Amino acid sequence: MMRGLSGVSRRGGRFSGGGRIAFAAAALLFAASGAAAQWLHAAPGGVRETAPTVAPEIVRAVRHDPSAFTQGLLFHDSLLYESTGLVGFSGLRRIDPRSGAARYSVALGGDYFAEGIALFGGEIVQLTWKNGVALRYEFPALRRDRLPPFRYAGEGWGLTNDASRFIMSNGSDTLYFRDKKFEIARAVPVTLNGKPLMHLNELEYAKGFVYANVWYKNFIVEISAESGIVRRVIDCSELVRIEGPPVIDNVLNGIAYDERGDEWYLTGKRWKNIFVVKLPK
Ligand SMILES: [Ca+2]
Repeated sequence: MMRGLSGVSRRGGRFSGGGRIAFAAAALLFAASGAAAQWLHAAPGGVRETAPTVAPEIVRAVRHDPSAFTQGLLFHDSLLYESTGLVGFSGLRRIDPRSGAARYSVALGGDYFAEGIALFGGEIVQLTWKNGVALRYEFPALRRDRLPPFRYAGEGWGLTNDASRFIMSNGSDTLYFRDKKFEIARAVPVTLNGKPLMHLNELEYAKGFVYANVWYKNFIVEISAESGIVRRVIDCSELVRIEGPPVIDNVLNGIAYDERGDEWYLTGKRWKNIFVVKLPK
C-alpha cells in the first residue's frame, strides 16, 4: 500500500541571525576540530547542529496481536488503547498492558481506514487516513453514536495532545496544533539537522516534546513542540531486529507513554511484540 504525500512546507535555517564575526569565530573553532567537514556542509549563515542518537533500554516485551495494523497507541490509567488501520480491519481496542490481551474492541466497518488516536476532553478522537473525518468516542464508554465526527481537509496520520490542543501529523514535515473544535491553531514545521523531516506518522506528547514515528524508518524523533527542532533521534533498530525479518508495510509505528511508570510502549504494524522501554534522560 502506498500513501500519497501531502505538501511540503519549508522554512529557513535554524539560526537566521548571527553576524560575520560569530560566523568566523565558529568557523575557526570548527576548523580546529574534526567537525570541519560538517561545518563546510552547513547552510550559509547558520550552524547546523547534529541531533544525538540514543537507544532505548528494553524493560520487557508484551504480546501484540500480529494482525493489528497499528496506527495509533496511547496509555491511560493502566490501560493501552490501540487504533488499527486498513479498510475492513479498522477499529479501536482497549488492551491490558501486562498480558497484551484485548479487553474490548470495536470494528469500524464501511470504508474507514483508521489512523492515530488521542484521549482529550473526555473523548477518544480517532483520525482516518483519507475519509476526512475524525471519529469521536465518549470515554470511557467508547460510544461514538452521540458525537458527530470532526471534519478536516487532507490526510490524517498521527494524533496526540498537549494540555490544551490536539497535535496532528498528515505525512508531511509539519505538526498541526488543533483546538478543541479541531480547528488549526498553529503549524510547526519539523527539522532534523536543519532539514525538513517528512513522513511524520504516529505521535506521542510528553513534557514539552512530541515523539514521532517516521514512516519506514527504524527510529523515533524527539521534537521540541515549541520550535519543531529534533532534539534526539531514538534508534529502535534493536526492537526491529528482535521482531524479526521485516515484511513490507509492517514498519515501526505506535508510541504510548506511561507517565507514572516513566515507561514507553513501542510497537509496529502487525508486530508480535509491544516493547516496554525506558529512554535515557
Ligand atoms: Ca501515541
